[in-house]
Amino acid sequence: MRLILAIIQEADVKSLLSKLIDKGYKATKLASTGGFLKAHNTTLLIGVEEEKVESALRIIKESCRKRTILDPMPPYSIGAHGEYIHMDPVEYVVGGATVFVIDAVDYSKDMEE
Ligand code: 2BA
Repeated sequence: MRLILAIIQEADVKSLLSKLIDKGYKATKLASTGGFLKAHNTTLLIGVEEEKVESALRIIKESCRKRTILDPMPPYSIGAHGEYIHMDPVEYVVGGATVFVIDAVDYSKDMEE
């Protein structure tokens, strides 16, 4: 069993989730925030059998687009004494998806005896 952890943009969530569910995958959606831009994103937890990992990764790749995001408040725009230092907005290319595939040592759907 593998756990796919996919950090994706909110704009891609609806389409990706419905494709995954249509294909029989199970997924959990968590609200998350990127450490760098501090923008909302979404983390999907997808528990899959090893032989279905490649197909899940393909669906993620097809569904998640790269986008250019303009950061209007670059991270270093506040000076050492709290003063505002003018910096031009910075563009970042975000996505398609940041994906980790982790070995799930154990998977129990029901912990009752
Ligand atoms: P953020 O950390 O908010 O990063 C958003 C985008 O900012 C990144 O897009 C990248 O283009 C840029 N960026 C991030 N850190 C940077 C840095 N130190 N210097 C310059 N530019 C930087 P993505 O790479 O597509 O990442 C999208 C989101 O995926 C990230 O949001 C974060 O939430 C997650 N992520 C990416 N790599 C990760 C990792 N190694 N571990 C955990 N989460 C990760």
